[in-house]
Amino acid sequence: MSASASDCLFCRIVAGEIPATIVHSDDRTVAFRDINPQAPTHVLVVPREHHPNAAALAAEAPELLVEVMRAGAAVAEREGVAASGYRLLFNTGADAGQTVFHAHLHVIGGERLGGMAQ
Ligand code: D5M
Repeated sequence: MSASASDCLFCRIVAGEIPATIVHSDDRTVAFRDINPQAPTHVLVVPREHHPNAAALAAEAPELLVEVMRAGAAVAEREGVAASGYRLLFNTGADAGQTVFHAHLHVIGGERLGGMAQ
C-alpha cells in the first residue's frame, strides 16, 4: 500500500488532478461515474489509499474494503437501484479484465443484468 501513486489514474482522480463525475466522497473513499458505462448506473468506488487490487486491499486494509462496500451500497441507494438489484464487482488481475491497477468496486445496475461478466 502507498498513500498514492503518481502514475496511477485513480489516485489522480482522487487527488482532483483528473476530472471525473464524483457521486460520493468521504474521508476514505471516492465514487465517480465510469467513463464507459455498461448499464444506466455504472459507478466506481475507490479507496483514497492506493492498493493495486481488491485482494491486496483485503489483505492490507480489510476495514477499508468494508468501507468501499458500504459506500457502494450507499451509491446504489442514492442511484435508485437498490430495491431492484445491482451488481458489485471487482475485476482482479489481467485475465479478469482489470485495466486500472488501483482497487475499484464497480456498482452496476438500472436494468436487468445478464451473465456474470461486467
Ligand atoms: O475497470 C476500469 C474502469 O475504469 C473501466 O470500466 C473504465 C473506467 N475508467 C477508465 N478511465 C476512467 C476515467 N478517467 N474516469 C472514469 N472511469 C474511467 P477494470 O475493472 O479495471 O476493467
